[in-house]
Amino acid sequence: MADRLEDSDCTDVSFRAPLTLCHCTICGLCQIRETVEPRILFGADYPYYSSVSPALRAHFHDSADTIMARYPLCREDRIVEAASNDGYMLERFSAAGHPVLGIDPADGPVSEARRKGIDTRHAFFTKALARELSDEGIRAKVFLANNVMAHVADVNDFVSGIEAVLSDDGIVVIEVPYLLDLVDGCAFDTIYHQHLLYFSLTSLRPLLARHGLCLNDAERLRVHGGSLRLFVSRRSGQSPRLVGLLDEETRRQVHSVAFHDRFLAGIDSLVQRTRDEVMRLRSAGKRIAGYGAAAKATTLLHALDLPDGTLEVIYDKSPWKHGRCMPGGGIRICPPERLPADNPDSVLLLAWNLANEIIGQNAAYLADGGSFLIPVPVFREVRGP
Ligand code: JHZ
Repeated sequence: MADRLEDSDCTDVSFRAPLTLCHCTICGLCQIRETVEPRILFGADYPYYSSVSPALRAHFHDSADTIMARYPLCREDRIVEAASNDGYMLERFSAAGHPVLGIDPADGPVSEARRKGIDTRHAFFTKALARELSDEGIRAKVFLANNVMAHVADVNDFVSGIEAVLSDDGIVVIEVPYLLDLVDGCAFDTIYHQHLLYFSLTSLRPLLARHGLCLNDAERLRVHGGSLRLFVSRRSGQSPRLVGLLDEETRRQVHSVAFHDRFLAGIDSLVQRTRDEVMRLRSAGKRIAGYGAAAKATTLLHALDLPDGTLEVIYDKSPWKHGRCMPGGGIRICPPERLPADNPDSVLLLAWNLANEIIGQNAAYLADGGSFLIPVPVFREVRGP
């Protein structure tokens, strides 16, 4: 049973909540014990705009193209997306002439989606909402749920809502971070309060089946440190690729305690090594900044427990984060345009999943003698040529 944390005054950086990962030895599902009130995490102040990363936007546009190529869709087939954010994916289907409907609880991203002309309901996706849509005659030929299923406290209500709004021959395409990649890549910082659940295929299949949906196929993706793209429908049948992935999970014993032991040891050594490297540089009088005020940076910074002032600032491209502070430590977030003038000796890359993109944008900084410290999956320092 999860603990529900509510605090209407917790919009300031000092709000703290415990973070405990639990693991079910029967089905292999991992989840955190604490549930922070969703409107605190995803409401008025939600600062995550999916379109900020051109690489992520390209990833989801490719995904839309793959879906349109794989399934024989008619122009009038409706695409519905839960957690549609700023319309980063529906815009692709809309451009192809499909009617689209986004559903998202976050004020800023919803305004941005509507500005782009993407019809969006400002709400959490629930079974009650799915029934309302269905009563209005809205049925999804394609239902999308990217990086949202792990965020939902009542995941059974969510999946049952998908079933309620899905047309009889509809398909569901879901992306979730993959537990196997989380463990293998030591991406422990992706464990934070927005992510309540950590899925394997072994735990997903019965969840979907409970609501009349069948997991037909799954694809491994590199995005967000390692994710799964699931293809789901009412029709039974498993692709050979899915059978292979399920077999691998059985071989790796994802439901066992032993599977997580190595993960715990890996976290300790990663945190220790990163902390040692940062403190060694600081002792040598070097100036260090952070890059990427990602949600996961909260977990990483908390685990590193660096003395105040160790990181001068955190650069982030998202204008919605500028002038704000990181939760907990209160480190200020600034535009990356400041980096050349600040010229810190090293930059700790907190958004390590976007390393190629971010390092590519900062070649001049590296050429001038700067370095990027990349903590995950294994600490490494990147210097210029
Ligand atoms: P990024 C988010 O997690 C939130 P986060 C959420 N909980 C979720 O599930 C996952 O995504 C999937 C910045 N940036 O994408 C933008 C640059 O500064 O790793 C972001 O603030 N320069 C819903 O927050 C941050 O980095 C750049 O060039 O951990 C990246 O955050 C680029 C490309 C990004 O996700």
